[in-house]
Amino acid sequence: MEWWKKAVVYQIYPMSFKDSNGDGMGDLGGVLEKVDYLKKLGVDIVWMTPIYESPMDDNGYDISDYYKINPLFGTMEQFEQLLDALHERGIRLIMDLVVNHTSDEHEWFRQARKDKSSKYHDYYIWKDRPITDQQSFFSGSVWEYNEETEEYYYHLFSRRQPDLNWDNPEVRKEVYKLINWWLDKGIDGFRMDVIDLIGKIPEESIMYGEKSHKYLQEMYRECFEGREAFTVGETSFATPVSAPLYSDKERKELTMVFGFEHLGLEEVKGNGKWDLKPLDVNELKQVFLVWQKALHEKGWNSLFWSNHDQPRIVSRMGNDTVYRKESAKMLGMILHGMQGTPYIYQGEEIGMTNVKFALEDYKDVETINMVKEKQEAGWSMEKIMKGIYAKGRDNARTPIQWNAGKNAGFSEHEPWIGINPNYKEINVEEAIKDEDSIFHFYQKLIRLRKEYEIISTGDFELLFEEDRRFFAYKRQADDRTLVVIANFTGESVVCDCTDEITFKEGRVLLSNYDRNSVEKIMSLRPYEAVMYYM
Ligand code: TEU
Repeated sequence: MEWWKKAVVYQIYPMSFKDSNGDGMGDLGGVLEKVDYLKKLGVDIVWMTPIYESPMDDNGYDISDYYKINPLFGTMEQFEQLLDALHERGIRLIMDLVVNHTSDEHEWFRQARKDKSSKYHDYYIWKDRPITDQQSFFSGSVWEYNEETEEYYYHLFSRRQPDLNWDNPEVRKEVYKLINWWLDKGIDGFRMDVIDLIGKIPEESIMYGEKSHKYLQEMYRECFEGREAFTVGETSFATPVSAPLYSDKERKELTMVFGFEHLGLEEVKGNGKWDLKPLDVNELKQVFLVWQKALHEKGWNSLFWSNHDQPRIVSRMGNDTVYRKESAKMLGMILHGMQGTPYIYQGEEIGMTNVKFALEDYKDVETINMVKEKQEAGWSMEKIMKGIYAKGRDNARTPIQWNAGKNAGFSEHEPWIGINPNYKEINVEEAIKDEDSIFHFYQKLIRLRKEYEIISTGDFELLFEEDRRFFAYKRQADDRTLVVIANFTGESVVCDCTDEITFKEGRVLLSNYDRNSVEKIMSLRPYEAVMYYM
């Protein structure tokens, strides 16, 4: 079995992870200070979000030099030190590859926007005038007027993130060159930002699959053939049909992709991420069922609740007050019992929660642009703030809460963004001391994946499919069975398993309460979850 089928990834958003030089911004020195913490948690791979040179319009997802480390994060020497320190602990490092677009301060774009005859002009996408009113992901038109050449350039994200023209072979050559440069430095692979969008047909299709697959296969030939690299594509538009195409090893494209279908279910269809409706747990269960079946023995799933773009899962789908620990553990067990590679986003392992800032304290370009757009659309400030509190990306970007001390132990200096006021109760120091913490529960989940083959190989079948109180499933491999039963509510419930499960002699592998046995009729406490192996 490929090594990554038992691996667990830990995502670090460095600016919010740990500050080592007292400027209020997390940095590489801070990550270096915490490599033993990562080892203790037991993770196998670190995904580092962008640390390249950038004007930070989108916190590093707007790269101005792919070959340099942003001084805000440190130096190339510190990067190399960190890479060695992780490797010495048996932890791999993958970097974030952001090549759907560059920063508008990248040299290529600086040349391109000055002179239509520049060789860099066709590295980007230009039009004399927009044909449609296609909107960017960060509000406003995808077209931005460029005075010097009296034409418009295309940007799917902020106007400071001009899209690269992937149909230009010179662009692809530049990308393959930088990929190989970083692989030759010894990194272990990449998370590829919005990589399905490289197949766009401007103003016609945001993602024309045929092209994305063609370019990814070319990238594999030019960069990854013969290397044991780990690649995960952020494919916001992947479906259970297309995902196997990206991750089918015969096609030589990617190791796996992120599907996002399970994280869009509280959105009013077609109104984007800010117009909210209550989550239907049965819809959630069905999405996981479809993805588990679609990729079983035909590709590989990424399993994640959180990342730097998503709100904190315990606030989103659990209960971040009375039952924070129980519900965070329940959500962890549901995810880590499935087939795929789990991703833990920094702070998830201690149950960090969403935050409520005053409007002026939000930093994220997506949020700032959305406020203007929604005000113009006539939304009340109350509805706008409700959307930001629930779905704003800054929920995931508040500094990691290391202890109950000054600035939560994150920095000696006031941090670049506010700290969640609950840091005195919720922090790493407390979590490590507390045997019953979410941290220790995540440690066990990570260990179970290595100890029980069935988690990586078993098939998947939902239990209590129609019953919204439960998120439960069964994994089968040969004559072994793994059952995960979770009470997805804040009430005690009676779980009548008589028709659903034939319990045999087995053992409780993990429970977020003190349960050590299972019966046909069980009363489950609020957010109680149990993993039973027979
Ligand atoms: O995100 C891509 C993406 O789909 C985002 O628009 C995401 O859906 C949205 O932020 C959810 O609110 C990637 C990176 O993860 C994100 O941080 C970057 O801002 C974006 O690409 C542009 O590089």
